[in-house]
Amino acid sequence: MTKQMKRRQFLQLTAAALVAPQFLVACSHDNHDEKIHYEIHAFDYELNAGEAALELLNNRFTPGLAYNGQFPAPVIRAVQGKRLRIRFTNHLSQPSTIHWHGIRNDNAMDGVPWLTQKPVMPGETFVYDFVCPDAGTFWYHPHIHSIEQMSKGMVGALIVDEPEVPAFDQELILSLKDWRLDENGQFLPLSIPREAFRAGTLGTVNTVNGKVAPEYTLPAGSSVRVRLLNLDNTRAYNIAFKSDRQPIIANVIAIDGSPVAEPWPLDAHAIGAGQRLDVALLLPDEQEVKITVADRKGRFHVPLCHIHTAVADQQSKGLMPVLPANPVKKPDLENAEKMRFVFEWQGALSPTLANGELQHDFWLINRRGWEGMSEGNIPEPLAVMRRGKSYIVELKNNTPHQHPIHMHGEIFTVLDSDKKALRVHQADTVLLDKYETVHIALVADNPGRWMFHCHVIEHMKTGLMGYITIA
Ligand SMILES: [Cu+2]
Repeated sequence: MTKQMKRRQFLQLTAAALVAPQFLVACSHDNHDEKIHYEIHAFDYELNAGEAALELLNNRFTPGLAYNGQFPAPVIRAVQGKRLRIRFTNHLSQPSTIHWHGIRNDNAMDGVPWLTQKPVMPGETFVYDFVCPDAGTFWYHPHIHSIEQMSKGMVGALIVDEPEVPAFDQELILSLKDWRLDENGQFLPLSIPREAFRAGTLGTVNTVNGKVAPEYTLPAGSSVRVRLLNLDNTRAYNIAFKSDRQPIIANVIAIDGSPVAEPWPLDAHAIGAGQRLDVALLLPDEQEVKITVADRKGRFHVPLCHIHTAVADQQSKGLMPVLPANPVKKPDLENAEKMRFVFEWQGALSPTLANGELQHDFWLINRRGWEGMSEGNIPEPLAVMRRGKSYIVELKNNTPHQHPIHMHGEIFTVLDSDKKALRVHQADTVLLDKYETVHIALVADNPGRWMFHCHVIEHMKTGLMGYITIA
């Protein structure tokens, strides 16, 4: 393809994206009169899904799918305990929905086609309207045609602020996502069956906030709340921070949005697809220190991005505040009911159908592969939990691959592992290592039908999915 053609294609795509009304409507959370607020600002945000030319590689335009024509997608900010309204319009040529990952949502607002709402068809609008009960780092993405829509750019950060925002000097949102691109920025096949059958198909271009190895400059001596989001379909990152001079102070303060009980120094922390990690970073007083945010693989630190210290800022106080806990009920471990899910691999199956499409049953949960859903055809739940009751759930990975297992609608406590020492913490996704068994616990207090699946999107699409009914 010549440069000229690429440019023309870019202009066409840009023009198409501009047809849609877009960009954010002013967001006002400080108006205490809810009624007036509603009349003045009918929607806190508008999100329009559509085709968009994204410049992920220099001077190469990728025919992406995006929210409001941009990547990174708009960062949605909400306030804990307050309503958030988003008017979503689908300008794609295929159905879509939005799932608000990690939000203990009203079931009707969870964004799962057929299970919680009808798919939003091309040209249609759907208003998501809900309260965010927990503060933290969350995200949003479609829950239909997920391989294509998410791979091509429809993933974004949802930050729920505490009513009193902890007094860090700076905030840095780092959205991690890989793209499967050739050298001209065109998409390679998004899913390769023999990879889907194993760890999942990895991207070829690694980005942070849509850029390859970006550089950030922040005032020396300032404290930074770094919010890392794994928005990739497949990859797990082993997050580590490394300074080119003296050791730095970097503490794990939240996992999947949930503050940890006692922060600990970050050595390396793995986040599977869909997971988040908040790190409190205290920048040294010295200028021109380079800190590498890396994916640590054994002895090697593969850089994701760099943070440089600049001239100190008079405003910076260097405080490292403690995050308040979210109002998640503590499970009663003594009287909890036990439940068990075994994740397995159908190793003997031929991975592709004759037409090259993915088969639906590479993977099994309790000997069952996800059958798919359609109008009037919802499969049976994997399990039913009684509302208000505590559960201890065993998650057993009987496969030689990692699986980040995500439950919608609830935040659970990760208790223990048979493979490694882990710190008890709350999460909405737990990364199971190969052949690992983990116990989680929760109070099933949010009624509805909640998806329960692997967040390696190809695994989910080929069997590792189901739902749990809480009633
Ligand atoms: Cu998986």
